[in-house]
Amino acid sequence: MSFSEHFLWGGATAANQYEGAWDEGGKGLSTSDVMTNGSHTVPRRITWVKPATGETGSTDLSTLSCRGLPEGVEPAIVAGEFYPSHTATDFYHHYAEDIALMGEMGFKAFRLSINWARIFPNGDDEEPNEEGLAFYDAVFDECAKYGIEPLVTLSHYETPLNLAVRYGGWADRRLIGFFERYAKTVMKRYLGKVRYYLTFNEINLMSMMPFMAGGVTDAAPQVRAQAAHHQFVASALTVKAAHELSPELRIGQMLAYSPVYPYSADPADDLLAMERAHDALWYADVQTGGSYPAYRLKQMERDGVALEMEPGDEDLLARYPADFLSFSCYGGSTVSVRQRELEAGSGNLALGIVRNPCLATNAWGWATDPYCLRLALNTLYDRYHKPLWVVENGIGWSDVREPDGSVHDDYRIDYLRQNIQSMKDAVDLDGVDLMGYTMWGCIDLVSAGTGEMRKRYGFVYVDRDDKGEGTLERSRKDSFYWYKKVIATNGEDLS
Ligand code: BGP
Repeated sequence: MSFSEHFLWGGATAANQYEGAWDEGGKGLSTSDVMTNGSHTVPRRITWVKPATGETGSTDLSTLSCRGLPEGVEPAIVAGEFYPSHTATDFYHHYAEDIALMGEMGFKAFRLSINWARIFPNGDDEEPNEEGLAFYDAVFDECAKYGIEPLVTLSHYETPLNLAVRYGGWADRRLIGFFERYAKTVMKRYLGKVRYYLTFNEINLMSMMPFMAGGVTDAAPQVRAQAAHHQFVASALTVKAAHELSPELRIGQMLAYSPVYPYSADPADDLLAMERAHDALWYADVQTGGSYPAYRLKQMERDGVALEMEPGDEDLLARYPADFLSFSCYGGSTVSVRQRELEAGSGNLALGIVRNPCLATNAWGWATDPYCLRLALNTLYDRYHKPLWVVENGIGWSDVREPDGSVHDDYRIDYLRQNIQSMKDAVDLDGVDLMGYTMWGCIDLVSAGTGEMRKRYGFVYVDRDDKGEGTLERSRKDSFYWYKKVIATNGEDLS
C-alpha cells in the first residue's frame, strides 16, 4: 500500500471564488470583490473611483502588475460592472449540501479559505464580526459529521479592501499586526475543530500579481519585496501563536510550484530553468527554510531593493518556520534562452514560457504532464525535509452538462489518473513524506485567472454561467464516481 491509512484525500476551494454572499452576514468588502471577469484572451480588471473628481474606471490585472494603479484612484465597486465573486457558486448558502457531496465521495480533508473580511470587515477592526465566526463554525461542524478534516487557508487571494485602500495592502508593516489578530482569533475560536492552517495562498504570487496576493497596488520591486517580507513575518508569528495555543495545530506554507524544464540540452537553457525555479523557491527558503537564501539577496542587490527589517525579524523567521509545505502544481513549465524563436507557451503565469512539444494542451493552454508531481515532490522534499501536501492540482475544462444532469469528463479522469500516479511514485519509489492531496476546485467555482465559470475544475457541476445566470443546482460528473473509488481504495485503484 503506497499511501498511509491517514492520507488526507480531498478537494480544495477558496472563499473568493466559491463562497459568494459578498455583502451578507456583516462581511466587509475584499479585494476580490472589485475584480471583473475576463476570459482566456481578455484580462480581468480592477475597478476604481477617483475620490477627488468622482471619475470611475478600471485597470486590467496585467497593467496593474507592471505599472500599478493610476495616481489618486481607489479600488471600488462601480455600478454596471459584473463581479463574479459576489455570488460565485454560493457555498455560503449551499455548504451543507456541498459538504454532504464531499462526504459521499469519502473526502478526508476539505481545503477552504476563511474570508478575512467576513471576520474583520475592515481588516483593522478591534473586534471580530460574530456572524462571520458563526458561519465557519457551522461549516466545520458540518465537516465533522462526515469525519472531514478542514484545511483552512487564512488568506486566499483576498485582503479586506479597506487595507488596500488605506494602507496600500501588505506594503505596509501594520498589516502584520492586523493579520496576527485575525489568525489568533480564528485559531482560538476553532480549536478542536481545525488542526491545519495555511497562511497565504501561493505566497510567491507577490512577485507577479501583487494585488491578488496582498492588495498591493504599487508595482515597484522594492514594494513587492517589502510586502512579501511582511507576509513572512506574519506567517512566523502565526506559527508561534499556533504552537503556544495547542500542540495539535499545524501551520503550512502554500507555494505555487511547478518543475521548470529546459527546452533543450543547451546548458544555457538549464541555467535559465534554475533561475526561474529560484523565483519560486526563495519564498519557501524563507518561510519553510527559515532564512533568506544568498542567491535572492544578490538578486535584490541587482534590482536595487533594500529590504527594511526590524530587529528580531530574522530571529522570528528562523525560529518559527512553517510546520509543513503545501503547494499547487498543475504541470511543469518550459523555458529557453531562444524564447523569441519558439512558440510561446500559454496557461496561467505563462510569462516567458515556451510551448513544450512533448505535451498536449487544452483550450486554456494547460497541459497534462505525467511527471510534474513526482518531480516537484522530490525537489521540495530534498530541499526542506518537511512533510508535504499537494493542495492544488486539477484541470479546467469547459464541461458539458447533458439534459439528464450527467457530465462525461473522461479528460479530467485521465489528467487526475496520471497526476495521482506521479504522486504515488514519489511516495512508493522515492519515500517522500506526503500528508495529503486536495484536488483544486472540487465543486465548480469561479476561475481566479480569468474570472470565468466556463473554466470548470469540479467533480460536481454547478449550474451557473459567465453572465451570472443559472439555478446553482449541483450535479455529479463522471469524475465524482471515479474519485470516490480512488479514495475508497486509498489510491490503489486508479482505473
Ligand atoms: C491557483 C489558485 C487558485 C485557482 C487555481 C486555478 O493558482 O491558487 O485560486 O484558481 O490556480 O487557476 P484558475 O482559476 O485561474 O484556472
